[in-house]
Amino acid sequence: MSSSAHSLLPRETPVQLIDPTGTPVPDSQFSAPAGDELVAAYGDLVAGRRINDQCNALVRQGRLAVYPSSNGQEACQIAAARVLRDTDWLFPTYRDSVAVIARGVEPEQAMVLLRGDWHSGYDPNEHRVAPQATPLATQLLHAVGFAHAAKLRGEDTVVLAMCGDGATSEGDFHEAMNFAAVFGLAVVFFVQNNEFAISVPLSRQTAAPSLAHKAIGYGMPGERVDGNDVAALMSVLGAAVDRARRGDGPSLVEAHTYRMLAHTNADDDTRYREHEEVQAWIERDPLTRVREHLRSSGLLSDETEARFTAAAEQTASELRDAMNAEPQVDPEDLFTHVYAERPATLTAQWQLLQDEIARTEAPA
Ligand SMILES: Cc1ncc(C[n+]2csc(CCOP(=O)(O)OP(=O)(O)O)c2C)c(N)n1
Ligand SMILES: [Mg+2]
Repeated sequence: MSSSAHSLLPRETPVQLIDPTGTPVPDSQFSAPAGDELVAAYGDLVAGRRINDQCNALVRQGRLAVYPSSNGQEACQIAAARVLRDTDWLFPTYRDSVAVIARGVEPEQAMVLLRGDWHSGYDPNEHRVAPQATPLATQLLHAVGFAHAAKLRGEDTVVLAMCGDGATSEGDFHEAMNFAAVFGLAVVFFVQNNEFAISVPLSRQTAAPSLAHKAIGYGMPGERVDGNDVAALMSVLGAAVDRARRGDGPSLVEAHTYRMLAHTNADDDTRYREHEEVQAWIERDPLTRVREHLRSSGLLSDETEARFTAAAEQTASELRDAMNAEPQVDPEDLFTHVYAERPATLTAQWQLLQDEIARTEAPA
């Protein structure tokens, strides 16, 4: 293999800058972010975990229809948001609410989709965050098209597109990767490999040595990173973003992580994975290791920790209040924006729904 082909290959072991006990790991290529940046990232992690926990509770209280949580994947979520400039764009999935919120979207706006009220609760242009995609891998094509347009306009916008391990088996993943590489677009494909696509394990998803190895087939570099190490994630993703901004094209970053909870509230994960496996990953919690590191190096004081916890509680409390208010939804919205001119079949359905509503609301 030529040396340039070698340079596209990921490492044998994922990049790690802080080990699970909080000890720094020296690396010849990547260096950890500065202390104050890492402290700020830890603050975001605390907020992200609190939002996850709150949303899981809101599902059980019937206030959210569904919440695909990122418990255990918060380091990926926070790093994805932090490596981008304000003018860059994020293309997230249903599981990436914490990244969306870390980018500046109000938590209650991010929950509109998951409450089932509307397709998206925020204006994508305001924070440069695309709507969260539920159909797997479709957002990768949108991201690539967006980056193509930015390049044609001569902008230096970088697009970070997120997906899961399961989504890498979709045709859309292949098309997006190939188009981005051929046209040299400023896209970072960020795969959160959490070992499962609902109940389907990674071993059923690919026979490749890693998902990052897929990159070389398209002619772009792939890298593997410890997905529970926020320092390594910020460094590796940051380098991929810099590369894209320089005009050197797309790359693929695979984060090795794990979802600590079931796929959603509609899934029973005890049917396809062992308690011991889950427990082993819980011990590799992304919050614990960076906290240990910051505490032992004297960078994180009791006061700062207390401030982070209080801010996270405040966010959770505001989200609870917003979700406990009854949403104002118009049932006719179901039929709006489907066709420019409403066809007779939809008019008949709307009539049916109106009759049903009248019956339900009629006094007994
Ligand atoms: C095109 C498409 N096919 C199937 C589904 C149903 N589905 C929703 S989530 C999911 C698993 C996705 O796994 P992965 O990409 O690893 O993401 P994760 O949920 O683990 O974050 C599937 C199959 C879907 N949403 N879209
Ligand atoms: Mg997955």
